[in-house]
Amino acid sequence: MSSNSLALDQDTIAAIATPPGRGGVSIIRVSGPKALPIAELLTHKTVHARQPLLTRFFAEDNSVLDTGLTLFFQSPASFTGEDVVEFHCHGGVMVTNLLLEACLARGARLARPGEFSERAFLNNKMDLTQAEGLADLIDAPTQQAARQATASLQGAFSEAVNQINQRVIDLRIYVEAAIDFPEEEVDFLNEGRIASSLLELKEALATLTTQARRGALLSRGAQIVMTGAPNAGKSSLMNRLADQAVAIVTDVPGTTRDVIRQSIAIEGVAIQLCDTAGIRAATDAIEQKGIERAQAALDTADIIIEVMDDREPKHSELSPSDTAQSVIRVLNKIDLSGRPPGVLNAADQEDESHSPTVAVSAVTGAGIHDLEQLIIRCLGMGEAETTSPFSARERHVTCLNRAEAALDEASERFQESLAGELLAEDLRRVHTELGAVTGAFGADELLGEIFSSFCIGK
Ligand SMILES: Nc1nc2c(ncn2[C@@H]2O[C@H](COP(=O)(O)OP(=O)(O)OP(=O)(O)O)[C@@H](O)[C@H]2O)c(=O)[nH]1
Ligand SMILES: [Mg+2]
Repeated sequence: MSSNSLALDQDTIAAIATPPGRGGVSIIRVSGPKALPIAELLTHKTVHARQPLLTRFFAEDNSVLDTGLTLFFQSPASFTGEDVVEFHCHGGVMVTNLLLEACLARGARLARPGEFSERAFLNNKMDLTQAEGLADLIDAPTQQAARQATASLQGAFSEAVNQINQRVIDLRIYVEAAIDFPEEEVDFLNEGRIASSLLELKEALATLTTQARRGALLSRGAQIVMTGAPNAGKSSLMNRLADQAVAIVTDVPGTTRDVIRQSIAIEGVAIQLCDTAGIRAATDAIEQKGIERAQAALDTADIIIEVMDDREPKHSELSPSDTAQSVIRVLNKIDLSGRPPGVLNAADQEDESHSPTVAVSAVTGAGIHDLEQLIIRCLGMGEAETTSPFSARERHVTCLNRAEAALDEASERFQESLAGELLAEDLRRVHTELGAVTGAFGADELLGEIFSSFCIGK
């Protein structure tokens, strides 16, 4: 993959690779052509590749800064593909900074966030989905998200993309061959083979997109927003799902005004719960502000939970624009209404919205487990076979959607025209869109944006 267009600079970069603060050990990482000379200047010793060296570290004035380990990874067998040196010193804030300064004084410059990973990418040590998997592993909100990020880091996602890409290439070769032998072209192209290959490709791409969408949801976490009439029990439900008293609950209608957020996990899926004031006409200025904030939260929600008091259930108050997201109707306070807990059958629903409906009591906890299961199902995370085998990002979903659109266009145009040249050109576009997922083709700005969101020292 020599098409990566970001230029590699020749600077030697250095950064503290461990988190800031006190600890047993801190690690400073140096990468670039001056890494080895810096190591030898700092240790006053000859440093050999892959041989841990217990040594003193010296400042420029030859005073001793600390004692620790020096590790040298010779290019290309290193994380970045360049010469890399790690200094393991004692984990104090000051001593670590002194050591970093000593590296900078000997010719390294401070690394930008993500610059080590960026160099690894530019030196073809990993592709873009692997680099992103690495960043997602570091930020993983749950164990399940961490496992899937590891799978991406190890190349599971790239492999799935590359497999599809190989099929696109095979088809392109077949079509190009047909174009090169014009007398046989018609036969070539009329054959059902191309149509069926296009169909298979479409299915494979659709599966991959679904997996990527779920992988992305798992990496970033889902947002669930509560809405419903005053006193319906939104805050009580939030507290019950969060298993702690996050929001204030009173019998005064209009208790909640601000949006209250709490991170929870249901079956390994990270979820941000948002309790709101709900949406209604308000005269009071503070309440109005609260309702504006509730609306903003609703706009970005993956799932909206509409809470109703089961003794006075209302028709859905959600406007049609909200319904692109999943809506779950919760009939609350069944300890007072006497309704049995759990998900209602479609036939029992009085509401014509067809949103799945579950009966619960936020006070006794009845039906809460059913609600949690319903949430997981609405997120598409229900059965093991539908969960994603790897982590992904919204960026990947966008690229895959574009590839799907290009493929659709390719099939349509081909059906109409049976023109090999057009199909070859359209398939080239599919190939390019898929390449953007792994970074085989990527614009500088995009790469810059991706890596700058990484942490320093990574
Ligand atoms: N018996 C019973 N009472 C409940 C239940 N859920 C909530 N309540 C009561 O209903 C009242 C309102 O509950 P909240 O959770 O504050 O309702 P809310 O929807 O957040 O209300 P606002 O923030 O004012 O919009 C409180 O007195 C709760 O104790 C329930 O399942 N059963
Ligand atoms: Mg409330």
